Amino acid sequence: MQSRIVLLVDLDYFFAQCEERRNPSIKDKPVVVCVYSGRTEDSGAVSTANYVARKYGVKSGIPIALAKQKLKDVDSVFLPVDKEFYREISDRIMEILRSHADVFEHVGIDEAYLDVTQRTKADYQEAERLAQIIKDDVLAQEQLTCSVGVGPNKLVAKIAADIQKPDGLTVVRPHELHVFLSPLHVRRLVGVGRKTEQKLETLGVRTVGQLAQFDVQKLIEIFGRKLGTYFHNASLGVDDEPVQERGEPESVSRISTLKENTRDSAVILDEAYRLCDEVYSRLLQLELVYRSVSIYVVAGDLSVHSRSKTFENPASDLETFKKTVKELFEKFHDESDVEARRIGVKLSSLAKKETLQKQITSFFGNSK
Ligand code: DCP
Ligand code: CA
Ligand code: CA
Repeated sequence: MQSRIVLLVDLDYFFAQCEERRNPSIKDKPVVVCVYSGRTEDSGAVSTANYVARKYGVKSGIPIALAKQKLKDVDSVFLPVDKEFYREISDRIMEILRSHADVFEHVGIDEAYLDVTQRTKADYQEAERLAQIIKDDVLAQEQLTCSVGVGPNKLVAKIAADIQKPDGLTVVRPHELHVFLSPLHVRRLVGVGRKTEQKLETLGVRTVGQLAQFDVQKLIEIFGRKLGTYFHNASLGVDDEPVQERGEPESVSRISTLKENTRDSAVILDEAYRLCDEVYSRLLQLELVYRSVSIYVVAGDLSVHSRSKTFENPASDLETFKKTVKELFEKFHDESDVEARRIGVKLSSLAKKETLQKQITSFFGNSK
């Protein structure tokens, strides 16, 4: 395979960083974002925590009660997850990242792979510069830090991004692969879980370097051909998986901050229509149709309000979108007396355009 350059961008302590952005006064305290199960006050698990909280041993997955215990003498902030809010920030950041990629692969709410081979002419210095531009863009536009790994493939880019966090930028050039990978623990390799780690441990393999030295035939005997070969290749930093665009997103949205807090419908609608144009152009690029329209209002006191409407049949035009947005804002205006600080619009229940055509064709019968 021709030499490639792949970036992995992962947002730092994502949910907690979104909360810090919403309320900067909590930044220096431990911030713990929780999924409350609702049984008792503290039952549930930690979704994530900022790096201040991590110093006290608080991390994703531990019980909330345990996190409270670890932070019992510290002035700290516990908050419930607000996925909708994080999703909107994520959507906008993904658009920034997409604009810097030849091929873009969205892997999760806070990370994506970017193949940048063409635009950097496969030059690592160019790629490092681009990675810094991406970090600067995300920070300037969305006030969030991320960590970026740059390498010859997805496997290496991912490990590189993980190794230096938060706000990291790690470049691994092909000739540095061996030096970079050898000392790492095998757990750093995607696909090596606790069980595999234990198995490898009994074989005397703890580091990626030791795994690279281990006889590949023996690995195949122990783990089967597919996994054995994968572990061997991974230990050498070899990975041919292409960066690939994933299926359609669940929603397309835009949100923006108004110049000043207002209840003026004309001002709000003017900005809302501008957001509609942006969302709609993205919808066209994706060749999708929509069935739901939502609006968001973040009030002066930062409370979040939304209204939505779902149609029975998918729509694909801008007029319906704008008309519905207008209706929803008018409805909100009548029902609530808050001043808007930020507003947003969203299209969801998305489907491929062909689906709509196919449905119509099958409904009316194929006239051929
Ligand atoms: N998440 C979760 N439960 C987990 C792991 C993650 O709810 N067990 C959520 C919260 C995270 C988000 O997914 O903010 C992204 O997960 P990451 O693994 O990337 O972790 P963070 O972004 O929180 O931290 P890091 O700075 O280590 O990337
Ligand atoms: Ca992350
Ligand atoms: Ca992640």
